[in-house]
Amino acid sequence: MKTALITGVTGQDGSFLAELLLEKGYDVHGTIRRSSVDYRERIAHIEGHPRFHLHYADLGDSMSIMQVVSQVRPDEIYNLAAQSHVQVSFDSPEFTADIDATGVLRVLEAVRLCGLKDTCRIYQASTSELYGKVEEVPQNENTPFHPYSPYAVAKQYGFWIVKEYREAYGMYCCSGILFNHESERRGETFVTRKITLAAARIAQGKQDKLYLGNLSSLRDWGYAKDYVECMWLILQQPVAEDYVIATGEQHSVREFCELAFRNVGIELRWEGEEAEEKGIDVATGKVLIEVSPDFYRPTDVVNLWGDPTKARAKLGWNPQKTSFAELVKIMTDADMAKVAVERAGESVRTNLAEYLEKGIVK
Ligand code: NAP
Ligand code: G4F
Repeated sequence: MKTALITGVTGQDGSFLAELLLEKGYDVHGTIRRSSVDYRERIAHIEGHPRFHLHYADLGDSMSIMQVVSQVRPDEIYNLAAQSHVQVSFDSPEFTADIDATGVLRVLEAVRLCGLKDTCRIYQASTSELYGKVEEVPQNENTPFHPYSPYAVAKQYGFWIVKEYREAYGMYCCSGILFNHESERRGETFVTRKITLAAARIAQGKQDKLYLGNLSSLRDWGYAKDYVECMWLILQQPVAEDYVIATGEQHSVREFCELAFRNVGIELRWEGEEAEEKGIDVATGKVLIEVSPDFYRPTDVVNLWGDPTKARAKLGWNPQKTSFAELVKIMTDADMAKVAVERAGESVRTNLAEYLEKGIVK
Protein backbone atom coordinates (compact mmCIF):
# COMPACT_ATOMS: atom_id res chain seq x y z
CA MET A 1 0.00 0.00 0.00
CA LYS A 2 1.39 3.42 -0.96
CA THR A 3 1.18 6.42 1.36
CA ALA A 4 0.34 9.86 0.01
CA LEU A 5 0.37 13.25 1.69
CA ILE A 6 -1.89 15.96 0.26
CA THR A 7 -1.35 19.54 1.38
CA GLY A 8 -4.53 21.58 0.82
CA VAL A 9 -6.80 18.54 1.16
CA THR A 10 -9.78 20.74 2.14
CA GLY A 11 -9.64 22.55 -1.23
CA GLN A 12 -11.47 21.72 -4.45
CA ASP A 13 -8.63 19.64 -5.93
CA GLY A 14 -7.45 18.18 -2.62
CA SER A 15 -10.87 16.70 -1.92
CA PHE A 16 -11.20 15.07 -5.37
CA LEU A 17 -7.62 13.79 -5.22
CA ALA A 18 -8.15 12.27 -1.75
CA GLU A 19 -11.17 10.37 -3.09
CA LEU A 20 -9.19 9.14 -6.11
CA LEU A 21 -6.23 7.94 -4.04
CA LEU A 22 -8.49 6.18 -1.51
CA GLU A 23 -10.15 4.39 -4.43
CA LYS A 24 -6.69 3.32 -5.59
CA GLY A 25 -5.96 1.79 -2.18
CA TYR A 26 -3.57 4.46 -0.87
CA ASP A 27 -3.17 5.41 2.75
CA VAL A 28 -4.07 9.10 2.43
CA HIS A 29 -2.87 11.84 4.78
CA GLY A 30 -4.00 15.43 4.41
CA THR A 31 -3.01 18.71 6.03
CA ILE A 32 -5.57 21.08 7.49
CA ARG A 33 -5.34 24.49 9.15
CA ARG A 34 -6.88 25.54 12.41
CA SER A 35 -9.66 28.12 12.02
CA SER A 36 -12.31 29.34 14.43
CA VAL A 37 -15.02 27.62 12.40
CA ASP A 38 -14.12 24.30 10.84
CA TYR A 39 -15.61 24.25 7.35
CA ARG A 40 -14.51 20.89 6.03
CA GLU A 41 -17.48 20.54 3.70
CA ARG A 42 -15.52 19.06 0.82
CA ILE A 43 -14.00 16.21 2.85
CA ALA A 44 -16.78 15.61 5.40
CA HIS A 45 -17.87 12.45 3.56
CA ILE A 46 -14.43 10.77 3.79
CA GLU A 47 -13.55 11.76 7.36
CA GLY A 48 -13.63 8.57 9.40
CA HIS A 49 -12.44 6.41 6.49
CA PRO A 50 -9.85 4.02 8.01
CA ARG A 51 -7.21 5.02 5.42
CA PHE A 52 -7.82 8.78 5.64
CA HIS A 53 -5.88 10.81 8.22
CA LEU A 54 -5.69 14.55 8.93
CA HIS A 55 -2.79 16.55 10.39
CA TYR A 56 -2.53 20.22 11.32
CA ALA A 57 0.16 21.96 9.25
CA ASP A 58 0.61 25.32 7.61
CA LEU A 59 2.79 26.01 4.59
CA GLY A 60 4.02 29.14 6.36
CA ASP A 61 5.37 27.06 9.26
CA SER A 62 8.44 24.93 8.45
CA MET A 63 8.28 23.01 11.72
CA SER A 64 4.72 21.83 11.10
CA ILE A 65 5.69 20.66 7.59
CA MET A 66 8.79 18.86 8.91
CA GLN A 67 6.72 17.21 11.59
CA VAL A 68 4.05 15.86 9.26
CA VAL A 69 6.57 14.68 6.62
CA SER A 70 8.73 12.91 9.23
CA GLN A 71 5.68 11.26 10.82
CA VAL A 72 3.95 10.14 7.62
CA ARG A 73 7.09 9.37 5.54
CA PRO A 74 5.02 9.52 2.34
CA ASP A 75 5.83 7.82 -0.98
CA GLU A 76 4.10 10.70 -2.77
CA ILE A 77 3.39 14.31 -1.83
CA TYR A 78 0.83 16.40 -3.69
CA ASN A 79 1.54 20.01 -2.77
CA LEU A 80 -1.81 21.65 -3.52
CA ALA A 81 -1.94 24.11 -0.62
CA ALA A 82 -1.87 27.74 -1.73
CA GLN A 83 -3.48 31.14 -1.50
CA SER A 84 -5.13 30.33 -4.82
CA HIS A 85 -7.14 33.46 -5.62
CA VAL A 86 -5.47 35.76 -8.16
CA GLN A 87 -7.43 38.90 -7.21
CA VAL A 88 -6.74 38.33 -3.49
CA SER A 89 -3.01 38.14 -4.28
CA PHE A 90 -3.08 41.88 -5.10
CA ASP A 91 -4.43 42.58 -1.59
CA SER A 92 -2.22 40.05 0.23
CA PRO A 93 0.95 39.85 -1.87
CA GLU A 94 3.34 39.04 0.98
CA PHE A 95 1.19 36.22 2.36
CA THR A 96 0.78 34.87 -1.17
CA ALA A 97 4.56 34.90 -1.71
CA ASP A 98 5.18 33.20 1.62
CA ILE A 99 2.75 30.33 0.97
CA ASP A 100 2.85 29.94 -2.82
CA ALA A 101 6.61 30.49 -3.26
CA THR A 102 8.53 29.85 -0.01
CA GLY A 103 5.94 27.24 1.03
CA VAL A 104 7.04 25.05 -1.89
CA LEU A 105 10.65 25.32 -0.76
CA ARG A 106 9.59 24.30 2.77
CA VAL A 107 8.01 21.10 1.41
CA LEU A 108 11.05 20.22 -0.71
CA GLU A 109 13.46 20.87 2.17
CA ALA A 110 11.34 18.84 4.58
CA VAL A 111 11.57 15.86 2.23
CA ARG A 112 15.33 16.29 1.86
CA LEU A 113 16.02 16.81 5.56
CA CYS A 114 13.87 13.81 6.52
CA GLY A 115 16.07 11.61 4.33
CA LEU A 116 13.30 10.90 1.82
CA LYS A 117 14.85 12.50 -1.23
CA ASP A 118 15.33 9.20 -3.07
CA THR A 119 11.99 7.62 -2.17
CA CYS A 120 9.38 10.38 -2.09
CA ARG A 121 7.89 11.76 -5.30
CA ILE A 122 6.51 15.31 -5.23
CA TYR A 123 3.79 16.89 -7.36
CA GLN A 124 3.67 20.69 -7.37
CA ALA A 125 0.40 22.45 -8.29
CA SER A 126 1.61 24.90 -10.89
CA THR A 127 -0.61 27.02 -13.07
CA SER A 128 -1.38 28.46 -16.50
CA GLU A 129 -1.17 31.87 -14.79
CA LEU A 130 2.60 31.56 -15.40
CA TYR A 131 1.87 32.35 -19.08
CA GLY A 132 0.11 35.51 -17.90
CA LYS A 133 0.48 38.25 -20.48
CA VAL A 134 0.66 35.51 -23.06
CA GLU A 135 3.44 35.41 -25.62
CA GLU A 136 1.76 32.77 -27.85
CA VAL A 137 -1.52 30.89 -28.23
CA PRO A 138 -2.17 28.12 -27.48
CA GLN A 139 0.34 27.66 -24.66
CA ASN A 140 2.45 24.50 -24.27
CA GLU A 141 5.43 23.36 -22.16
CA ASN A 142 7.81 25.48 -24.28
CA THR A 143 5.84 28.75 -24.20
CA PRO A 144 7.78 31.48 -22.36
CA PHE A 145 6.40 32.54 -18.97
CA HIS A 146 5.19 36.09 -18.36
CA PRO A 147 3.55 36.07 -14.90
CA TYR A 148 1.10 38.92 -14.49
CA SER A 149 -0.04 39.00 -10.81
CA PRO A 150 1.58 38.54 -7.39
CA TYR A 151 0.02 35.05 -7.38
CA ALA A 152 1.65 34.12 -10.69
CA VAL A 153 5.03 35.54 -9.67
CA ALA A 154 4.95 33.45 -6.48
CA LYS A 155 3.89 30.33 -8.41
CA GLN A 156 6.75 30.94 -10.84
CA TYR A 157 9.21 30.65 -7.95
CA GLY A 158 7.49 27.38 -6.99
CA PHE A 159 7.91 26.08 -10.53
CA TRP A 160 11.62 26.93 -10.71
CA ILE A 161 12.54 25.70 -7.24
CA VAL A 162 10.96 22.33 -8.07
CA LYS A 163 13.02 22.15 -11.26
CA GLU A 164 16.12 23.17 -9.30
CA TYR A 165 15.68 20.39 -6.70
CA ARG A 166 15.11 17.88 -9.49
CA GLU A 167 18.39 18.85 -11.14
CA ALA A 168 20.49 19.63 -8.06
CA TYR A 169 19.51 16.68 -5.88
CA GLY A 170 18.08 14.21 -8.42
CA MET A 171 14.73 14.33 -6.63
CA TYR A 172 11.58 13.06 -8.37
CA CYS A 173 9.62 16.31 -8.28
CA CYS A 174 7.56 17.87 -11.04
CA SER A 175 4.97 20.49 -11.80
CA GLY A 176 1.60 20.12 -13.46
CA ILE A 177 0.91 23.38 -15.29
CA LEU A 178 -2.84 23.17 -14.92
CA PHE A 179 -5.24 25.44 -16.75
CA ASN A 180 -8.43 26.52 -14.95
CA HIS A 181 -10.46 23.59 -13.67
CA GLU A 182 -13.82 23.95 -12.03
CA SER A 183 -16.51 21.84 -10.41
CA GLU A 184 -19.51 21.87 -8.11
CA ARG A 185 -16.89 22.16 -5.31
CA ARG A 186 -15.21 25.29 -6.73
CA GLY A 187 -14.77 28.20 -4.28
CA GLU A 188 -17.70 30.60 -4.51
CA THR A 189 -15.64 33.66 -5.49
CA PHE A 190 -14.05 32.18 -8.62
CA VAL A 191 -15.90 33.40 -11.67
CA THR A 192 -17.51 30.12 -12.81
CA ARG A 193 -18.99 29.22 -9.42
CA LYS A 194 -20.02 32.82 -8.82
CA ILE A 195 -21.98 32.61 -12.09
CA THR A 196 -23.61 29.19 -11.51
CA LEU A 197 -24.64 30.10 -7.95
CA ALA A 198 -26.08 33.44 -9.09
CA ALA A 199 -27.89 31.85 -12.04
CA ALA A 200 -29.49 29.34 -9.66
CA ARG A 201 -30.47 32.02 -7.15
CA ILE A 202 -31.84 34.36 -9.82
CA ALA A 203 -33.86 31.52 -11.39
CA GLN A 204 -35.34 30.74 -7.95
CA GLY A 205 -36.08 34.38 -7.13
CA LYS A 206 -33.43 34.57 -4.38
CA GLN A 207 -31.10 37.14 -6.04
CA ASP A 208 -31.79 40.07 -8.39
CA LYS A 209 -28.53 40.71 -10.18
CA LEU A 210 -25.01 39.43 -10.74
CA TYR A 211 -22.04 41.83 -10.83
CA LEU A 212 -18.94 40.69 -12.71
CA GLY A 213 -15.64 42.15 -13.96
CA ASN A 214 -14.05 41.46 -17.35
CA LEU A 215 -16.63 39.55 -19.41
CA SER A 216 -14.29 39.15 -22.39
CA SER A 217 -11.61 37.27 -20.50
CA LEU A 218 -10.85 33.91 -22.16
CA ARG A 219 -10.13 30.70 -20.27
CA ASP A 220 -9.52 27.03 -21.01
CA TRP A 221 -11.90 25.51 -18.45
CA GLY A 222 -11.86 21.80 -17.57
CA TYR A 223 -13.47 19.59 -14.92
CA ALA A 224 -11.44 19.30 -11.70
CA LYS A 225 -12.30 15.63 -11.23
CA ASP A 226 -10.59 14.82 -14.56
CA TYR A 227 -7.56 16.97 -13.69
CA VAL A 228 -6.70 15.24 -10.39
CA GLU A 229 -6.30 12.04 -12.40
CA CYS A 230 -3.44 13.79 -14.23
CA MET A 231 -1.75 14.74 -10.97
CA TRP A 232 -1.59 11.05 -10.11
CA LEU A 233 -0.51 10.01 -13.63
CA ILE A 234 2.31 12.60 -13.60
CA LEU A 235 3.82 10.95 -10.50
CA GLN A 236 3.59 7.42 -11.99
CA GLN A 237 5.89 8.14 -14.97
CA PRO A 238 9.40 6.62 -15.14
CA VAL A 239 11.02 10.07 -15.44
CA ALA A 240 9.98 13.27 -13.61
CA GLU A 241 8.76 15.88 -16.10
CA ASP A 242 6.47 18.92 -16.18
CA TYR A 243 3.16 18.79 -18.08
CA VAL A 244 0.55 21.23 -19.39
CA ILE A 245 -2.95 20.01 -18.49
CA ALA A 246 -5.77 21.68 -20.40
CA THR A 247 -8.77 20.86 -22.60
CA GLY A 248 -7.44 22.65 -25.70
CA GLU A 249 -10.66 24.71 -25.93
CA GLN A 250 -11.21 28.34 -25.05
CA HIS A 251 -14.36 30.23 -23.95
CA SER A 252 -15.12 33.70 -22.60
CA VAL A 253 -16.69 34.61 -19.27
CA ARG A 254 -19.63 35.93 -21.34
CA GLU A 255 -20.13 32.50 -22.98
CA PHE A 256 -19.99 30.82 -19.57
CA CYS A 257 -22.79 33.13 -18.38
CA GLU A 258 -24.93 32.41 -21.44
CA LEU A 259 -24.69 28.65 -20.95
CA ALA A 260 -25.19 28.71 -17.17
CA PHE A 261 -28.29 30.93 -17.42
CA ARG A 262 -29.66 28.83 -20.30
CA ASN A 263 -29.34 25.76 -18.08
CA VAL A 264 -31.63 27.36 -15.50
CA GLY A 265 -34.13 28.45 -18.15
CA ILE A 266 -33.01 32.04 -18.80
CA GLU A 267 -31.95 33.20 -22.26
CA LEU A 268 -29.59 36.19 -22.16
CA ARG A 269 -28.89 38.94 -24.67
CA TRP A 270 -26.12 41.52 -24.32
CA GLU A 271 -26.26 45.29 -24.66
CA GLY A 272 -23.52 47.92 -24.32
CA GLU A 273 -19.77 47.58 -24.18
CA GLU A 274 -17.06 47.11 -21.54
CA ALA A 275 -18.09 48.65 -18.19
CA GLU A 276 -21.51 49.53 -19.67
CA GLU A 277 -22.26 46.02 -20.90
CA LYS A 278 -25.37 44.35 -19.49
CA GLY A 279 -26.82 40.85 -19.64
CA ILE A 280 -30.58 41.06 -20.17
CA ASP A 281 -33.26 38.39 -19.74
CA VAL A 282 -34.76 38.05 -23.26
CA ALA A 283 -38.13 36.98 -21.83
CA THR A 284 -38.64 39.80 -19.30
CA GLY A 285 -36.23 42.56 -20.42
CA LYS A 286 -34.79 42.65 -16.87
CA VAL A 287 -31.09 43.43 -16.45
CA LEU A 288 -29.58 40.41 -14.70
CA ILE A 289 -25.83 40.97 -15.19
CA GLU A 290 -23.90 44.21 -14.82
CA VAL A 291 -20.20 45.02 -14.86
CA SER A 292 -18.61 46.35 -11.68
CA PRO A 293 -15.09 47.78 -11.76
CA ASP A 294 -14.66 46.27 -8.26
CA PHE A 295 -13.89 43.00 -10.04
CA TYR A 296 -11.33 44.44 -12.44
CA ARG A 297 -7.71 43.50 -11.62
CA PRO A 298 -4.70 45.83 -11.78
CA THR A 299 -3.32 43.43 -14.41
CA ASP A 300 -5.56 40.74 -15.85
CA VAL A 301 -4.68 37.60 -17.75
CA VAL A 302 -7.14 37.50 -20.63
CA ASN A 303 -6.11 34.83 -23.14
CA LEU A 304 -5.41 31.41 -21.63
CA TRP A 305 -5.64 28.47 -24.00
CA GLY A 306 -3.69 25.28 -23.35
CA ASP A 307 -2.20 22.71 -25.69
CA PRO A 308 -2.48 19.28 -23.97
CA THR A 309 -0.60 17.34 -26.70
CA LYS A 310 2.15 16.11 -24.36
CA ALA A 311 -0.29 14.97 -21.65
CA ARG A 312 -2.39 13.13 -24.24
CA ALA A 313 0.64 11.39 -25.77
CA LYS A 314 2.69 10.57 -22.67
CA LEU A 315 0.04 10.17 -19.96
CA GLY A 316 -2.63 8.71 -22.25
CA TRP A 317 -5.04 11.29 -20.79
CA ASN A 318 -8.22 12.38 -22.57
CA PRO A 319 -8.50 16.20 -22.33
CA GLN A 320 -12.08 16.15 -23.64
CA LYS A 321 -13.45 13.62 -21.13
CA THR A 322 -15.89 16.22 -19.81
CA SER A 323 -16.98 18.83 -22.38
CA PHE A 324 -17.41 22.52 -21.60
CA ALA A 325 -21.21 22.15 -21.88
CA GLU A 326 -21.18 19.15 -19.51
CA LEU A 327 -19.02 21.05 -17.00
CA VAL A 328 -21.41 24.01 -16.91
CA LYS A 329 -24.35 21.62 -16.53
CA ILE A 330 -22.74 19.72 -13.64
CA MET A 331 -22.17 23.03 -11.86
CA THR A 332 -25.59 24.60 -12.54
CA ASP A 333 -27.47 21.40 -11.63
CA ALA A 334 -25.58 21.15 -8.32
CA ASP A 335 -26.24 24.81 -7.48
CA MET A 336 -29.92 24.57 -8.42
CA ALA A 337 -30.24 21.73 -5.89
CA LYS A 338 -28.31 23.58 -3.17
CA VAL A 339 -30.11 26.87 -3.65
CA ALA A 340 -33.49 25.11 -3.53
CA VAL A 341 -32.95 24.33 0.17
CA GLU A 342 -31.07 27.55 0.99
CA ARG A 343 -32.84 29.68 3.54
CA ALA A 344 -33.02 33.45 3.00
CA GLY A 345 -29.88 35.25 4.19
CA GLU A 346 -27.88 32.06 4.75
CA SER A 347 -24.93 30.83 2.78
CA VAL A 348 -25.32 27.36 1.27
CA ARG A 349 -22.58 26.28 3.66
CA THR A 350 -24.49 26.98 6.85
CA ASN A 351 -26.95 24.24 5.96
CA LEU A 352 -24.27 21.57 5.70
CA ALA A 353 -25.78 19.19 8.25
CA GLU A 354 -29.12 19.33 6.48
CA TYR A 355 -27.55 18.87 3.04
CA LEU A 356 -25.61 15.84 4.23
CA GLU A 357 -28.77 14.36 5.68
CA LYS A 358 -30.72 14.92 2.46
CA GLY A 359 -27.82 13.65 0.35
CA ILE A 360 -27.48 16.98 -1.48
CA VAL A 361 -23.83 17.21 -0.47
CA LYS A 362 -22.11 13.85 -0.62
P1 NAP B 1 -8.47 25.92 -3.22
O1 NAP B 1 -9.82 25.30 -3.35
O2 NAP B 1 -8.38 27.37 -2.95
O3 NAP B 1 -7.69 25.11 -2.08
C1 NAP B 1 -6.50 25.59 -1.54
C2 NAP B 1 -6.09 24.73 -0.37
O4 NAP B 1 -4.89 25.26 0.19
C3 NAP B 1 -7.13 24.69 0.77
O5 NAP B 1 -7.15 23.40 1.31
C4 NAP B 1 -6.54 25.68 1.77
O6 NAP B 1 -6.90 25.42 3.10
C5 NAP B 1 -5.06 25.38 1.60
N1 NAP B 1 -4.19 26.45 2.13
C6 NAP B 1 -4.26 27.77 1.88
N2 NAP B 1 -3.30 28.42 2.57
C7 NAP B 1 -2.62 27.49 3.27
C8 NAP B 1 -1.54 27.53 4.18
N3 NAP B 1 -0.96 28.67 4.54
N4 NAP B 1 -1.09 26.36 4.71
C9 NAP B 1 -1.68 25.18 4.41
N5 NAP B 1 -2.74 25.09 3.57
C10 NAP B 1 -3.20 26.23 3.00
O7 NAP B 1 -7.61 25.65 -4.53
P2 NAP B 1 -7.79 24.54 -5.67
O8 NAP B 1 -8.61 25.11 -6.77
O9 NAP B 1 -8.13 23.25 -5.08
O10 NAP B 1 -6.30 24.50 -6.25
C11 NAP B 1 -5.33 23.60 -5.71
C12 NAP B 1 -3.95 24.08 -6.11
O11 NAP B 1 -3.83 24.13 -7.54
C13 NAP B 1 -3.56 25.47 -5.63
O12 NAP B 1 -2.18 25.46 -5.35
C14 NAP B 1 -3.85 26.36 -6.83
O13 NAP B 1 -3.05 27.52 -6.77
C15 NAP B 1 -3.46 25.44 -7.96
N6 NAP B 1 -4.16 25.64 -9.23
C16 NAP B 1 -5.50 25.64 -9.29
C17 NAP B 1 -6.13 25.76 -10.52
C18 NAP B 1 -7.64 25.75 -10.64
O14 NAP B 1 -8.14 26.15 -11.70
N7 NAP B 1 -8.36 25.28 -9.65
C19 NAP B 1 -5.37 25.87 -11.69
C20 NAP B 1 -3.98 25.84 -11.58
C21 NAP B 1 -3.38 25.71 -10.34
P3 NAP B 1 -8.19 26.14 3.80
O15 NAP B 1 -9.37 25.30 3.38
O16 NAP B 1 -7.87 26.05 5.23
O17 NAP B 1 -8.25 27.53 3.26
O1 G4F C 1 -12.23 32.53 -11.85
P1 G4F C 1 -11.05 33.42 -11.73
O2 G4F C 1 -10.90 34.20 -10.48
O3 G4F C 1 -9.79 32.51 -12.00
P2 G4F C 1 -8.27 32.85 -12.43
O4 G4F C 1 -7.90 34.22 -12.10
O5 G4F C 1 -8.12 32.41 -13.84
O6 G4F C 1 -7.45 31.89 -11.46
C1 G4F C 1 -7.81 30.51 -11.30
O7 G4F C 1 -7.20 29.75 -12.32
C2 G4F C 1 -5.77 29.75 -12.30
C3 G4F C 1 -5.30 28.88 -13.48
O8 G4F C 1 -5.17 29.71 -14.61
C4 G4F C 1 -5.30 29.19 -10.99
F1 G4F C 1 -3.94 29.14 -10.96
C5 G4F C 1 -5.81 30.03 -9.85
O9 G4F C 1 -5.43 29.41 -8.61
C6 G4F C 1 -7.35 30.08 -9.91
O10 G4F C 1 -7.84 28.80 -9.65
O11 G4F C 1 -11.03 34.47 -12.94
C7 G4F C 1 -11.09 34.07 -14.29
C8 G4F C 1 -11.27 35.30 -15.18
C9 G4F C 1 -10.30 36.44 -14.87
O12 G4F C 1 -9.81 36.99 -16.07
C10 G4F C 1 -11.17 37.49 -14.18
O13 G4F C 1 -10.74 38.82 -14.39
O14 G4F C 1 -12.58 35.82 -14.95
C11 G4F C 1 -12.51 37.22 -14.84
N1 G4F C 1 -13.64 37.69 -14.03
C12 G4F C 1 -14.64 38.50 -14.50
N2 G4F C 1 -15.49 38.79 -13.51
C13 G4F C 1 -13.87 37.46 -12.74
C14 G4F C 1 -15.04 38.15 -12.40
N3 G4F C 1 -13.20 36.71 -11.82
C15 G4F C 1 -13.70 36.65 -10.57
N4 G4F C 1 -13.07 35.86 -9.65
N5 G4F C 1 -14.83 37.33 -10.19
C16 G4F C 1 -15.54 38.10 -11.07
O15 G4F C 1 -16.54 38.71 -10.73
